[in-house]
Amino acid sequence: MNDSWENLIAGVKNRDIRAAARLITRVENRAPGWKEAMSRIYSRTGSARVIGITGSPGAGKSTLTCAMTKELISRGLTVGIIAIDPSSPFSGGALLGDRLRMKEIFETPGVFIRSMATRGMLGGLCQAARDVVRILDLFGKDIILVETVGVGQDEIEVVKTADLVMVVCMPGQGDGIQAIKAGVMEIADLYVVNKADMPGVDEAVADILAMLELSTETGKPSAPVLKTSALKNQGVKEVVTAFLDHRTDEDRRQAKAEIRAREEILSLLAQEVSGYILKQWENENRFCESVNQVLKKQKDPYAIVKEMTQRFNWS
Ligand SMILES: Nc1nc2c(ncn2[C@@H]2O[C@H](COP(=O)(O)OP(=O)(O)OP(=O)(O)O)[C@@H](O)[C@H]2O)c(=O)[nH]1
Ligand SMILES: [Mg+2]
Repeated sequence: MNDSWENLIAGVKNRDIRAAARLITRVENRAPGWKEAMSRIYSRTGSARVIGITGSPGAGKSTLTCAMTKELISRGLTVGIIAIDPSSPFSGGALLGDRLRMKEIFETPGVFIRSMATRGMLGGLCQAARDVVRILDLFGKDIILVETVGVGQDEIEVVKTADLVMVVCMPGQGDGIQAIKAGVMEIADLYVVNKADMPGVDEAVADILAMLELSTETGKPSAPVLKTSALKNQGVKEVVTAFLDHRTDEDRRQAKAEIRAREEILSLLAQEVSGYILKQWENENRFCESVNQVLKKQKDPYAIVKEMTQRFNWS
């Protein structure tokens, strides 16, 4: 197969899994030409529904993702899964566990799974996640599930790029629910208390409802709270129905779309500008030197950046 960008894109449109995997890898690695390739793809994307799945570690996000995938497939929909792993894809038990759990799903026709490492992602995880979503969208996936591990800042940024955000909690987690509050509350469209087969599920639902009661902005519809046991496949149908039926009101949708477009332009611009300047400095071998100067306290980072940008008359 000729691996030109053009052929890979044509392959993805023809639902060739190998072409999709290769295109994703190339774009993730920021191979020369990636921006032009994404630019060509862009106008053909936007039809997939993207669901961000976040929540406390171990709450059952991956198990639920698998259960929801089966349900979606049974409804005749095709599914792409992007698992955002916080560490290297080759280490860490979490992903290994997920892999085993997802093995069954891996082998289901109509499902495409991709994991992405957060560490060392060239040019930012958020942008890379947006790009992978678009490639799966071009591939013709109806639903794209993006699972993040934990609720760190990076993960929140990633799920914010989704059309709908699901927050997964579990019983017996009073403090965990507190921790979720901070960044996630304002982006959650749907709460799921998983492990409903364990004690304390109603208390957890009540905790979330109380928290929502306190913080719901006037005018914003309150997010529904559902119960599941992903392990026993209970309540999963209801969750799938809830997110398929979910309609964001037009004002909120518009506002969200505007924020997303703004953020994407700014992030691409920031990468472009810093990449350009950095490249020049590296060509002149000055970047290592600058780092050393900071380490030796000969210069400070503010002064270095000033030097780096002064040829552009910015400061
Ligand atoms: N009892 C019970 N256990 C569950 C349920 N769903 C998941 N688990 C178990 O909880 C553990 C964690 O499940 P995962 O699906 O890996 O959770 P996760 O949220 O994806 O975990 P991280 O990605 O590591 O944050 C596993 O041992 C699952 O078998 C459930 O509905 N009930
Ligand atoms: Mg997981």
